[in-house]
Amino acid sequence: MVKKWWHDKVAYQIYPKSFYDSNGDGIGDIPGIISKLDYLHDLGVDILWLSPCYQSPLADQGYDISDYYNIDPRFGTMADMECLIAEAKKRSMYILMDLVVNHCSDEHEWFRKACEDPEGKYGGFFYLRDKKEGVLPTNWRSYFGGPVWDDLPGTDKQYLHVFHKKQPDLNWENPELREEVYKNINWWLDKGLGGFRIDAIINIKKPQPMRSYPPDREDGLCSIGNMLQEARNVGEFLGEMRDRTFKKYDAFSVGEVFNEKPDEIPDFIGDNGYFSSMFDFNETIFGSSQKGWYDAAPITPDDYKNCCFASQAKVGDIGFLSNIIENHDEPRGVSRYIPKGDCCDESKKMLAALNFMLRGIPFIYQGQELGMENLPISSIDEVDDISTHDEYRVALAAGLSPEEALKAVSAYSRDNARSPMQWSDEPNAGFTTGTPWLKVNPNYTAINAAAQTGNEDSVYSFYRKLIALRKDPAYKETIVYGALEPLWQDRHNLMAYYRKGNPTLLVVGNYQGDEQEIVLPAAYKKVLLNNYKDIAENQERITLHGYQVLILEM
Ligand code: TEU
Ligand code: CA
Repeated sequence: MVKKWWHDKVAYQIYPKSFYDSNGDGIGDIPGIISKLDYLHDLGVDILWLSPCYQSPLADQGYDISDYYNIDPRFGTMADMECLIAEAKKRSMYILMDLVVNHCSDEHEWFRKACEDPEGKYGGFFYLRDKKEGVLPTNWRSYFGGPVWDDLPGTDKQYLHVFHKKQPDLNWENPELREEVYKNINWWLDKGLGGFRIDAIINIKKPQPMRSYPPDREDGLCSIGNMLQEARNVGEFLGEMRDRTFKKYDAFSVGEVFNEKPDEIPDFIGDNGYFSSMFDFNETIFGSSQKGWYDAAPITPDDYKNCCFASQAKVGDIGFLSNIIENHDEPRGVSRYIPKGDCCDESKKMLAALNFMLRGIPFIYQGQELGMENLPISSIDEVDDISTHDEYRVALAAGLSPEEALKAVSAYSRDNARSPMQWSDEPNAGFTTGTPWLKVNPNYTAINAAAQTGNEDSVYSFYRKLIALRKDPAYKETIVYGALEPLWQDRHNLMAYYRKGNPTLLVVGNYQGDEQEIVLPAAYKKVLLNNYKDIAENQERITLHGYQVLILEM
């Protein structure tokens, strides 16, 4: 395996709209990020991924781009972006932007020109079909509900959008479109970006010809998963993109990939893979249902463990996964993966260590380092996220009462992680002096950065220690490259694994509130991290406290 500069890094995702507002308009912005770079540097993270801040109508919070070469004025200016890249560089940090090229915005000039002249150059940038009264070109259901086809304004055609109708899909079969994408990527890399997180990329390949599949809900439509399953050869586009862009710059790229087949892993993330890394979503998709969020099954500690180990086994030493417990599309990891009623500093730290010590590149989502929790949602009117609104409708249509539907979708709402970052116990959690664009979690008086940064025992300090451990020259080689070997995999509510190397480490977490005894295969040499002050018993037989996690040098 070829060593790369990003292997030993720690990444951090910023959701700009909710990170820090520098000018009191209630919207986080790039100057706000710049003013918090020292906070991030102190934490120890190296790579900062920014969710989109390009010009956008924000129909899907920036994942609908109307100009790839400009910053949305709500987030700042191009000069601010250049300043951020330069200030990050001074601190040996790298900036990743979000590459959203499965689709653009319907307010992008390409789309406007396609409406003016569907037979012309820009018509070819999209998937257009002649409109036939009463029949859609295919019966696919978009990710955000409803058919993927809508009328192309002012024409007798329809266009494809696998996400929202304000996110028309770009036609990757068209070489001219691909050239535009590569030009854009290189333009940004020339500005000194470290690379990109690559959005929804698996959707760029559509089966040809496109066809309908058996409907799976009352709406007569079918899951988009059908077309993804049938699509072939996405690798031709991905390989071309790699060669024309990232590879030339030795840039880091992390793909949002959901459905690779086991034998495709080397193609995706092996040496010379399409991407440097891809996210592990095995835990996040666990329990999901074709019917909708309301029907999702909760995940147990044993399921969580098995999902992590399955991903690790699948990838082995072929490449590097990017490990997360949450992101801007998911509920907060501590609210999801810790059994109800048990969410506390100890369990949050346990989850942090178990996830962070997996083989791969750790990604921390803003506020995760503080143990931020799901947003309490008391009415559907408080919700901004388009996906939550759709799933709420789906739940109602399935017969749930409004209360039941709200409860069901609250658990998975994308707003859970999008509420403003909790900086302090000042009004609005110190996020803004104005009115925040989205409700602040009322628990900010207890959970905030100001209260945690100076406290050795806080969740923040625990994350800081985890990051420092990963960088410690004595352990770095093992933590970055050492093989992961599960231990006691069948034991209930216990997650343990070795990271093999010189030295070998053992990570063990008691994933329950009750004590649990373990007998180590051999006496350990040193406790590297412990979320409790003491370590009970002698050095082989250990009684773990509830949610105790240990990182041991063996
Ligand atoms: O998400 C892609 C994705 O696969 C979605 O199914 C996502 O899981 C879903 O929105 C959850 O409700 C990416 C972005 O991360 C997301 O924020 C965007 O909305 C989406 O692409 C479209 O750009
Ligand atoms: Ca602002």
